[in-house]
Amino acid sequence: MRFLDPVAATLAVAIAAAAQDTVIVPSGASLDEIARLAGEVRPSPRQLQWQQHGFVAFVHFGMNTFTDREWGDGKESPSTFAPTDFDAGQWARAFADAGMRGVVLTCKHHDGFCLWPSASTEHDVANSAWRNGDGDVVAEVADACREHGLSFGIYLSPWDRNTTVFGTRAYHDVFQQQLRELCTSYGTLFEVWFDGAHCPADDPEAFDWQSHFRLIRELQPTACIAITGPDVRWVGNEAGSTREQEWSALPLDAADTGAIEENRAVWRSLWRLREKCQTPDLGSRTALADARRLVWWPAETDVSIRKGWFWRASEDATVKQKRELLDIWFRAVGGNAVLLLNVPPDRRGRIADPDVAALAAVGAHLRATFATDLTEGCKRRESATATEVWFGGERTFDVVDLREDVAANGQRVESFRIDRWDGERWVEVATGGTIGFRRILRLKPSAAHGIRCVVTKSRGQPLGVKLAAHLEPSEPKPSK
Ligand code: FUL
Repeated sequence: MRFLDPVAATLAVAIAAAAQDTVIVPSGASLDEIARLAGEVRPSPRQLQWQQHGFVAFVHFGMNTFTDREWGDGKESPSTFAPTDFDAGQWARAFADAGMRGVVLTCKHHDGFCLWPSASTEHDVANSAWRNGDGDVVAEVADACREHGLSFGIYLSPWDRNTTVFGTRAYHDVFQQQLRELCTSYGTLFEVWFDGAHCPADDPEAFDWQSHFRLIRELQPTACIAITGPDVRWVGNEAGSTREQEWSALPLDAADTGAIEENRAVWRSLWRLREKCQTPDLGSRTALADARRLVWWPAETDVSIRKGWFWRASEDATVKQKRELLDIWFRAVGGNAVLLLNVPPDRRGRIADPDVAALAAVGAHLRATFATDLTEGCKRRESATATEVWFGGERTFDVVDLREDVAANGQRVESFRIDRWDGERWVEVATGGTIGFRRILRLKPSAAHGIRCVVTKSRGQPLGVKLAAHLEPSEPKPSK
């Protein structure tokens, strides 16, 4: 298992024995009781490890890069795939520079073209002229990630427009073979991403999702299975946005026991919840009312740095700039989600200059903001419902970074208030709802002698909120 740092490793090992990523609701439980139980649900070690990545690169690269299309029809010739100056190390440097901690690569998009030499199909890099047919994009990206301290994950489209067997049982076997190849040849994967577009229906006779999950558990036990899978949910939009209240403990409508990859009734009930991923309220008390079982199913939000998911020269001017990217970052990473920011390489097989510049600007701003925690070394008073920090003088902050210890206690806070001590009294500066793994507030700069977070409503006993405060560097110059 590859962890980001020793603290993360210790934490994950410590909770491995105690993980409680699901709770059955006793029949007749009151709404208060259900809410309290929801506050007991905690991430599995693999979910916690995934969540700690925070900011991750999504990379759409493949046949569409060379055809100016978003969805290829699978009829393209493999020889169309022809990067002229492929350099995965350049991608990894740009991503690390932005502060990203992992990469999810479209190893196969909907057109079915495989970026690795696959025994399952002729529609792959081995039949292109790139590197004389000896190339393997997946291997080069996985290696570059390792070299630059990034975790590596895969996107494998369940929809395949190239193969003639899509929609039959034979496709199940093709897909499983592709999965097996990806899960055995490229080292540890931290995430396996199953896109929802035109994905095969849940039908064990035709396409047995659960057997794919079991294969991943067997070959990559620490990988999170995302979107169409048990570990990570799609937030419900492709704008990098999060709900104002983003809950990670969510209700299933069946009380069956057992693992999602083993028990079909449980998987069916997660599938039904998946179909509701775009509804505005997934986890409030109202949403919990009919819960029969509660599961930890945290949000991931995806967005492209450009207009499309794939690179096009004509879309260079659409590259999102620092200010917009920072807004997205704060809302997503600071909204109890993992942010997947898509950065598509160009026809050379490199990240284009405008994207590199925007990423560098974001990374520099985040480093400058978070390098100094204004609360470090300050006097603190912590109770279950309030965390107070005394600066010992006046300090100016405009970012408040809050965390619940979800690994130990689950997500409990339903609302909170931030106050500053103005020298004479506490003055409210902000209020908010859920916190979870991480909630970051961006505020107007305020000078204070102290700051506190008061939990005003929670699911059961709140167990202390970690609080840090920062000051963003003064207004960034526009990055080009
Ligand atoms: C969608 C796909 O259809 C797009 O092409 C892209 O891969 C996006 C991330 O997910 O469902």
